Amino acid sequence: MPTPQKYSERYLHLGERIDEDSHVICTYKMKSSQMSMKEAAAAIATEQSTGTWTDITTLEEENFLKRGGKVIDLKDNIATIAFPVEDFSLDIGGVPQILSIVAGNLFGLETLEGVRLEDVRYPRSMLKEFKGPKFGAEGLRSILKRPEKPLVGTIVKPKIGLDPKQTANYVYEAGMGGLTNGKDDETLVNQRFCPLEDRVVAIAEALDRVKQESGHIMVHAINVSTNGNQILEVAERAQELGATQLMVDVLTCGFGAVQVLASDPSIKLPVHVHRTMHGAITRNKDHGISMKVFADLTRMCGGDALHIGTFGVGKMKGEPKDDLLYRDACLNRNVPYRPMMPVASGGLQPGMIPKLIAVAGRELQCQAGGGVSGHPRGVRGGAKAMVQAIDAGFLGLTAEEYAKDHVELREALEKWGSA
Ligand code: RUB
Repeated sequence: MPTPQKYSERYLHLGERIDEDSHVICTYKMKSSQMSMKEAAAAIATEQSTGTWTDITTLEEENFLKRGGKVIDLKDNIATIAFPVEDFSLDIGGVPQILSIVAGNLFGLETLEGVRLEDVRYPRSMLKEFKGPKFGAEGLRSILKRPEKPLVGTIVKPKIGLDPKQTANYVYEAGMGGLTNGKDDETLVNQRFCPLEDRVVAIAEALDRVKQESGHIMVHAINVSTNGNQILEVAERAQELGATQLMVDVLTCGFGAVQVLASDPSIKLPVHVHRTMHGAITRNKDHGISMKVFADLTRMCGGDALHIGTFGVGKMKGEPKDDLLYRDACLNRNVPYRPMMPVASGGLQPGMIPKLIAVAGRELQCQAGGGVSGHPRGVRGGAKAMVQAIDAGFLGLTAEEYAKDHVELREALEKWGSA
């Protein structure tokens, strides 16, 4: 009987050309002191397709040949593994089943001390099974009548504790200050102090008032993150009461939550996708899953905007080169979907924005919570400072240059400095 290692070696097809139209191709970074990299790659291909830890009497040659994963490339500790498209079950299964193959048991293998799924490429036939964003970046721009400049938003702060009236007042002030986007924070849904229905109604009135008084259009994403059996009903109710955008936490709710909101015909609102909890999975460079993989799946499932990081400024961990990769996953034209708006959010303040735009480009939504409501003049002043900072970045000016004749930006710089 072959040893388990020898058995797995059957899954090595190094240098072999495979048909890209009939395979899902994954890139893994591996770390093991107990196995060679070849053995490690073979173990992943085995575990995630037709094999297990030993050879088995029930695996017929035909099944192995048709459905076995193939290690097609290995450079140092980076393995490329192709899984036959036939292994996937999209009609019933969908993204949960895709993840159970490309990102499943492999993370728990005892002999693999670290493994990170860096990228997944899907064949056209599979991409076509997903609809992508209903609105996307262009749709959001069209709703907001803002064709070129980056979108500029806020997260209502404090995260929790404001009642519907206070929340709506925050949104009104932000809108009067010129922000295009507002959103609930990820921890706010339907707490007693701020019931979702009352909040939706109050915010809808505030946004109407902004429009009537200033002509300015703003949308606000209502957080409908909840259990799978409720989310559509909650979203429909929010829409009925006047919500202008929905928000969902993709990793805590699951990709199906984004997909149902984006594809159910009853929902006619753009979906803002937050990624709370992603750091537990994406942050370790030796183990976990790259945000690139989540960005691709979110776009496939129909997210219209996705948090991707702040390109090296702000409060959350992230590097510009990685965030650029995630931005490209949102915007690239190589997939049959509308581009999804990349969202930079997390510890941003006006002084950081021009540099952020210089690195990330103009197809971007910049958001600040504390960086708006922490402004010495309050929310309206903070909103104005953010808008001015966006204008500076759009014109290719530094925050300091633009602050010379823009008082709110100047005061923001006095409080927080620039990046
Ligand atoms: C931002 C905030 C968001 C983060 C999440 O508030 O709390 O939830 O953007 O991080 P503030 P990420 O502007 O006050 O820091 O966007 O990286 O997922």
